[in-house]
Amino acid sequence: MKKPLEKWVEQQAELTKPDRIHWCDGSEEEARKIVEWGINKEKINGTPVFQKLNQETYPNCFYHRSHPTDVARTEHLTFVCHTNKNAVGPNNNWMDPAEAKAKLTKLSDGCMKGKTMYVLPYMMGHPDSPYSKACVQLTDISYVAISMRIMTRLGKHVLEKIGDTENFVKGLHSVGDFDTDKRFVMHFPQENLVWSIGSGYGGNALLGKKCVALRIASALGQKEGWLAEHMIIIGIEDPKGNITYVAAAFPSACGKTNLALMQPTLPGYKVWVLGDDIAWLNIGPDGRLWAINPEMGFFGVAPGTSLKTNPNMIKTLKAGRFFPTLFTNTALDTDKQEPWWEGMDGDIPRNLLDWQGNKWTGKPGEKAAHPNSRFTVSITQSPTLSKEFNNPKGVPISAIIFGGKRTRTMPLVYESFNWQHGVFVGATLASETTAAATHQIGVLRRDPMAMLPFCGYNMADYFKHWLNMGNKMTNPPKIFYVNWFRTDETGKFLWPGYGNNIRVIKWIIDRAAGKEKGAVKAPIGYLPSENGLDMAGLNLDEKTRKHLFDINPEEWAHELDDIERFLLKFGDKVPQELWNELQELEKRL
Ligand code: GTP
Ligand code: SPV
Ligand code: MN
Repeated sequence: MKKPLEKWVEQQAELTKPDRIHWCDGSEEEARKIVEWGINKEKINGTPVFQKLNQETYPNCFYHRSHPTDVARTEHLTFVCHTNKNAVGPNNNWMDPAEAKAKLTKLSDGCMKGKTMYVLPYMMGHPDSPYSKACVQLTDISYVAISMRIMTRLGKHVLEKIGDTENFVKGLHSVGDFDTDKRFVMHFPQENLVWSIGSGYGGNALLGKKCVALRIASALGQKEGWLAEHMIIIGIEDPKGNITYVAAAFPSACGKTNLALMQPTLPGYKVWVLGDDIAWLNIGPDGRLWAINPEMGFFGVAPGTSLKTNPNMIKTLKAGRFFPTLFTNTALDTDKQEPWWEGMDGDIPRNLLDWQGNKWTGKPGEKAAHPNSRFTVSITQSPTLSKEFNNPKGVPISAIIFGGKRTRTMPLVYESFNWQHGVFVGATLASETTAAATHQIGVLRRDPMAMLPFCGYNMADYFKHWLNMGNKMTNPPKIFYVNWFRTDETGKFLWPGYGNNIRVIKWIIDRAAGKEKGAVKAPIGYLPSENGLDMAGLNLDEKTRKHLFDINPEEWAHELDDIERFLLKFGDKVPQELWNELQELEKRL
């Protein structure tokens, strides 16, 4: 008798018709071989899938250029397919599962002809964790196979775990011919299945990430009583050596990776990283919220990363211990064979190829690196990796932080009054859109809990689930809101950000520990008092300090209108608690 996994792989191979099937064992030797194939055999748009970078300055690093139409997540081509349309909600594109499968079957017929099918058995979460999930992805490109090896715990140990059960999340992926008219990322939460065709990029193609660990997992979490979130996990060590764990959700390209790897500017503080993108949150036997990071690597935004802004990430990228590290759609310095991007330290190299491989002329407004160019690197190379990273139980969370890109309206930081108010703060989060997905950039949109593109079911039910989680905890985390991105009249950021964000984090962990001093009650929540935030040595003038915390009545009136409009989209499914919170806020303002 064939095992369910073998049978499934065989059926997918019958449909996609690869020349050969390679079952990945996850070894380094195998990774070297697959990178070699990517250099010598596989091509995208005429360019080899991988190019070797300067192995002295960038040990074990390789360069990748994606198809030029395939540079970000495509939310308009992403679907959740469920027999009940209402279960999916207005936050997702919906298709009937039978119709979706008919469409995908047609597109997938023979799509791997002439290619290798890589079978990738991987765990999301530590294999010994009660919270982890076994998964298998099939793909037809070395870039995705290698990326999944960096981003997840991939290897033959997962096959033993699955054994002859059907207990694994399935992912079928093919780059097809990169035709945007034939590109779909489809989710079938009723079958724990993801089916993606036509894209090789990030969240569209590395299925463990947004498709499984958020969309499929969030739907599982609703059923099983836990949360899958777009959150970092960090441990903040104070000068006495106490460590407080917090989770923070910001929308795509709004500062998670930078906060996760932060080099604090306040003496005596250290920030330890456990995750930079995804957290799975479970209620522990002690009634607290416990977090694990299901991933193993960073798929981080390259532009803006430098020794000044994020020295720990630069060290991570150059550590060269784990094989390999990838750079995707950055520019390429052809004199040094090094990646380059806007915001990097030092002078602009003289001979640069832009992210499409053309000679870069430096015309004003033209970027050499794609704004959503990224690196893929193992978290194990981070100099600030938490010693709890592999703890199967995870870490207990004392504070949850929401935030986004708001050039106006929102203050640097505030604290919610209680769990229900905090859920309202998260549910009404808004942010200016970024290059992480293909859409107009810089438009304000509501992005509840930074999960709008990733919640695999009706978001109104998701709000209810958040409220229920609070009722089940005896000791829930406190909920905060931060905004590093407020600007002055000239468009300059008011707050220095990056390593100085520790000043805000310090206030947050002090408040989470029950410190009463340093906060004042305001209509929107608790704000830091006059000297509540440590601003020593920042030289911010009085006007800037005021502006950072200004609650402008006109802007807030507009905010309330916008929140109401947004919630109305979910009809009568919206929990009454959120309407009550909106009403109370209106009264207080
Ligand atoms: P995803 O990987 O897409 O989920 O994004 P992310 O939230 O991890 O975003 P990331 O940390 O990579 O930040 C994206 C952009 O925000 C980069 O261009 C950063 O330079 C910028 N950024 C991060 N932190 C700060 C900050 O404190 N202040 C300012 N002004 N910019 C910041
Ligand atoms: C995001 O867009 O939030 C990312 C990158 O973290 S991707 O993996 O492409 O989703
Ligand atoms: Mn993300």
